[in-house]
Amino acid sequence: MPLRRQEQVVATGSGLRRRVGRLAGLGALAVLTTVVLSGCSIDKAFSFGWPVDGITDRSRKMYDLWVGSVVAALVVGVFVWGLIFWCVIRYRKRGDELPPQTRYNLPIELLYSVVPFLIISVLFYYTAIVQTAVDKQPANPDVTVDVIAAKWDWEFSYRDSPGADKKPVTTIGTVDYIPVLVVPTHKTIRFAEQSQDVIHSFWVPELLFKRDVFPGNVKNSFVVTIEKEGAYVGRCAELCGVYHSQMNFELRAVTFDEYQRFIAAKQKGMSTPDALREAGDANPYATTTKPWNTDRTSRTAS
Ligand SMILES: [Cu+2]
Repeated sequence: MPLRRQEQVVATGSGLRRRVGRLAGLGALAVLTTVVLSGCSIDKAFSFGWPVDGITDRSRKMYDLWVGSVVAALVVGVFVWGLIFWCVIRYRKRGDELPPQTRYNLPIELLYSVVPFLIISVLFYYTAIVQTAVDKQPANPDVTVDVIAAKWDWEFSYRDSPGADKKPVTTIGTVDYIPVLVVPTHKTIRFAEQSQDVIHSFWVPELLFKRDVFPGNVKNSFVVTIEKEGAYVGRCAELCGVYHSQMNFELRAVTFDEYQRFIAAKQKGMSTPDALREAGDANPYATTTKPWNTDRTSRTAS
């Protein structure tokens, strides 16, 4: 039996509602899936792209600045998008009559000139605070390591730990040996940089920090306290020549006890792998990267 007109309208209306409901459900599911699957954990999903695996006392400060800035940008964004959509709907074209034209609205012009400056000032204020904290160097750090860069390897010299020859003990990389830079956790470490040729850049991704290594009189340095033991790859982050991409090292963060045993072994004249073994480390060689293949007769990658 055919439906009457009123019944047809009701039937079409509920069908439309169901379809809109289903679409809204799918939309919400898509947003949720994107948020949850874009990171491997909830922690990562809400870090807005910032690496959450920083290992120093300064990582958390930088993370907070990033998340705070993104949230502030989102609040401004949602407000502006709201205004745009409101204008589009509220003032949509209703006929051919020209709407009233408004010019020279001084209060509004002042508002949209002053508010961005306020936003920039707040961002600048927090950025300056975090930058100062990240750059802060105590007068007497617990350990000072001289980082000497040269095409295309690294040398690490423990300034306060003289060996038998009264010179600081060192670890130096070679073509077939990745230098392992051993440092203690929970101690302030100062890296004093110096280059023997061109500009390099000392970079351990997990420090969330890199600083250029200059030749000549510019002696850059920075201080960190590493809070997590482990082996972390280190790289040169400034294009310095043909084998720049092979200029790697390994940062090995160990307990202070192990660090002391390592330094004592080095002071006895041992090589870095032997000293690491003596200190009780099962992996005396780099585990995060490997020496580069110097064989130029083969085209296959090592
Ligand atoms: Cu370099």
